[in-house]
Amino acid sequence: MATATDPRRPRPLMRLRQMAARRPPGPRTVDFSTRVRSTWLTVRVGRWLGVCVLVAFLTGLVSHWGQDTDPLVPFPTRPVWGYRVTQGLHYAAGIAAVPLLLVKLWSVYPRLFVGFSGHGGAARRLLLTLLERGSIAVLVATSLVQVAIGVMNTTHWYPWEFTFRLTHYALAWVMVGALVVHLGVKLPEIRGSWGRDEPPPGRDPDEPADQPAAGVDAGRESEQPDGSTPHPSRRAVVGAGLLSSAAVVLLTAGSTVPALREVSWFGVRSGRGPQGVPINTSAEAADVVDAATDPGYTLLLRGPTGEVRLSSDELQAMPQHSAVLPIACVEGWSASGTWTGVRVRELMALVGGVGAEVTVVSLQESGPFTRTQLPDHFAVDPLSLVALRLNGERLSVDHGYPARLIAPNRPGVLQTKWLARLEVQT
Ligand SMILES: Nc1nc2c(c(=O)[nH]1)N[C@H]1C(S)=C(S)[C@@H](COP(=O)(O)O)O[C@H]1N2
Ligand SMILES: [Mo]
Repeated sequence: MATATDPRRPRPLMRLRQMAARRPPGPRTVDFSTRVRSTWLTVRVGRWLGVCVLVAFLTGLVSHWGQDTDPLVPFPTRPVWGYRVTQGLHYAAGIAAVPLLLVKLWSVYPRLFVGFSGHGGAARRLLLTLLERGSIAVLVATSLVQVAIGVMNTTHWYPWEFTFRLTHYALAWVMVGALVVHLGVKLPEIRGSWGRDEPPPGRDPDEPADQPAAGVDAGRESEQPDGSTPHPSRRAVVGAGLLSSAAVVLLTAGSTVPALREVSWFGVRSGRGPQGVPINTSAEAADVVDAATDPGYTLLLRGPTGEVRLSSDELQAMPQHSAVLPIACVEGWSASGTWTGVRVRELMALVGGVGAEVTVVSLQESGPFTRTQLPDHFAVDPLSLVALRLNGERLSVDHGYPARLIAPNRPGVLQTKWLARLEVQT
């Protein structure tokens, strides 16, 4: 089927075959002429890759929504594990995309050296060429950068100057825009091979008529006693790609799925840490050990009716509530714990601050997470706690001793440790 976007035309392919024929005989000669590469393979792998990109994109939007300080629609407080699940999916989808992206790039890269054909006048062909090649260039570049900086972010490796979150967010839109253009340009080919079974070798209607007849391929084929081609089947290549994706997900997802911890050798967090919960930033790294362990510590509450200071003992003397809530980090790890402490709502009631947004300030003096906003509907939630205990023990200093914030369905970065004060802006 010849379509407006059919990039296969006889002349450049003949050039490729001549190139292949000039190489010495041996397995390498099949590189550019292999019939494993085909629209069928590219569409199959592309479909799975598309699923990964869509999941990563949508869950990424959720994450930005959760971290937006002034969203159009308030971020929900339920389900309490919502952010944990969407971030886990985001991380798994991004990791799963890596092998699929490589297989897909492998399946199409010879086409980059093939001229572009199409129907219509020169201007139309030029426009289609620019759209096709341009969207692919942007899509490939953004996908590689997104996956690379995403993985680097999970390992706390930031060899760059830009803000990770905003860059990752902006590139996601560029990537999805390029994907939409790419799908639009490729629609005829995608439609042509969407639901089809793998075509038998040599009988793929997508294959150019001149390809299988003679030359290197035909010569190699005749060497096979059963007449089959010496390369793996396309189905096997798709299968290998999917298997690799599954493998890399299993090797890393234990950071967020406890059942996989033993097999996730490359997970960024083992799930172990003081009191059964991993640590991102230790008290020492945050330079708060002295302030956090000062016996004269008090938590300052500030609201419309004034200020109140509560010592550790006074906080522990107030009604204590427990909640099982996860810490779900944007870096792809999460862990659940039983947190015990005082409700934010009951604390803010002491200063007339119930029903308002609360600013949460850490004893930590510098760093990106030293001050966060707790929206009004989170601040009144009975599960939003100033936690004093984790899994039955007094918080360890690395978990935010003497007091930390823990709220339901809240991104980990906003679960502020080593609380200095809670205040309502008046
Ligand atoms: N003051 C302060 N609070 C903080 C952080 C921090 O660096 N400083 N890190 C945040 C991040 S990124 C996460 S995921 C959670 C959980 O980190 P932890 O496991 O190190 O406690 O704490 C959050 N609270
Ligand atoms: Mo985090």
